Amino acid sequence: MSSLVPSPTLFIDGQWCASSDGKTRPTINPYDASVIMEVDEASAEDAQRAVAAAKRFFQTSDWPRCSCADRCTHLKRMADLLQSHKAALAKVETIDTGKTLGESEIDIDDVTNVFRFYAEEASKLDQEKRITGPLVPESVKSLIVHEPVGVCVLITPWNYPILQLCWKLAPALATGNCVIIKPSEVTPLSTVYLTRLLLEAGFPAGAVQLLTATGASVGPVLTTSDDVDLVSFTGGLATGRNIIRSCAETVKRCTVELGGKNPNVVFADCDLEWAIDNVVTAVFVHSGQVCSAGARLIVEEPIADALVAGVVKRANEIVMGNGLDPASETGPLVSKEHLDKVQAYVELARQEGAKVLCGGTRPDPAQFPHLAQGFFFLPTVIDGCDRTMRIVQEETFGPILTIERFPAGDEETAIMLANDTKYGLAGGVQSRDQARAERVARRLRHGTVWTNTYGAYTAQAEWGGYGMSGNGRELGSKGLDEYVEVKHLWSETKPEMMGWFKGARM
Ligand code: TXE
Repeated sequence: MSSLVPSPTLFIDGQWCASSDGKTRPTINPYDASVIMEVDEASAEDAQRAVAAAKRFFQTSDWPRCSCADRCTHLKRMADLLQSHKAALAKVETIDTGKTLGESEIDIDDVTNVFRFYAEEASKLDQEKRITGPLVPESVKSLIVHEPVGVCVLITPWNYPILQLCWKLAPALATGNCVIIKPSEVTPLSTVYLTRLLLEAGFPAGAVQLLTATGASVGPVLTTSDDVDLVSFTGGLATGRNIIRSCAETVKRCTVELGGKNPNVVFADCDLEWAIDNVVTAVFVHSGQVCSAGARLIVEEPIADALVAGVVKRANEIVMGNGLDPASETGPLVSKEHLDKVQAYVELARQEGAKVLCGGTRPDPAQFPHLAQGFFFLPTVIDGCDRTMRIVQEETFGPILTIERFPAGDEETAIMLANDTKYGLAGGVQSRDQARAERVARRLRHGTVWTNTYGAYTAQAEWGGYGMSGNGRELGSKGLDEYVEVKHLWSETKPEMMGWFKGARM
């Protein structure tokens, strides 16, 4: 791994360096629990140094003032580099997260598009908008101009390290901000690799700082410093709340994406085989470690038994294994800690009176010896659920599908159930009646709703949640707005005495 991700892994003030106190942390391969490598763990002092360096560069360099078009040449170069490094970067991502190589490659293709999209989208900001019309005197030049926000801290989770980082990086750098990158301590390796690519793509060293660290060691500095202007966070609800509180102290901009418990509503008119495939894909990709996973099946009674039986059969057939093995359809959970959390949720479901139809445990080591060391958890289907249960309301972030049924023809109950969540990130509506599918989709209080498919996204469309799934949006043109200050320049071209005060002249 050292040839792909060399040490040291901190990048501060234009230098690769170890942490000030020499601390390191092992990063673990979730496939077999082996140590991949030791990663430098930044201290609070390192975080202070990174903030100071980012601030200094923001204040003294041309970077914030050059045109978006100039900066966007680096974004295009980054997109090309992502493609030429795809094989190696995907391998790093797979070894560190456990996801399959195919998934890692899809992530890299997706973020290549994100860099290309923002290269075009940000260039539009160079065109200053002149306000004219009856409310602006003719002698006035009234201009709306765009400026970077300043020093932006980008905090990312372990499930999609490359993807989540690039959703933030591309718009932040396109608009002239300086970024401090803080990947998850659980899966830092692809971020270290990506930071090297950023420098190769021509982004100035001063505009990029990288802190591999725990949230506990650097989070307080990054989220409370007067010299940080924005925090963009993707992660869990509890951490998100803490970050919002910390940012409130200095009234920083703060965008958070905090996951979801996403309904997938299936009407009885669906083709059965198609619906089985839809439901299985929506929930079990990446072992359910997806913020938009369709973890909550809400199914119309007439099709329910057959659909559930089909989903159980398909869940039992999913091939788990090493993400590097092309035969693997899904990998392990990311860590022992997360495995324990998912297991505990199954026990909780049993205590709540639900019935585990399949999975609910680690694979049997006698039957699957090659999975015995890793953090694997079998695809799990839980029936007999109702909306009051914690297993239905809380994000397990594992391969767990809960089943709720609604009476035939009762569209309103389906909508009520799908909206009965504190979250609101994503959902699905499946019906051969396209008009009904779209009608129901419009009633769901979720940031993205798919009809007759599940899980697709595009760089061109906004992504984000209602309710406790977060605030702000990533991707699309609003994803750019998060990183931009809007300034109004009001220039009087024929100055006159303002004449407000009539007092004697001194
Ligand atoms: O995430 P955390 P965890 C959900 C999922 C999961 C749960 C907890 O349900 O089981 O969150 O996961 C950094 N200041 N999601 O504990 O803690 C941390 O180092 C600053 C949903 O692993 O939220 C990491 O970089 N930063 C999700 C990042 O926050 C801090 C994806 C996320 O870690 C910090 C992942 C602090 N005080 C988990 N404490 C999604 N929305 O997709 C931690 N961090």
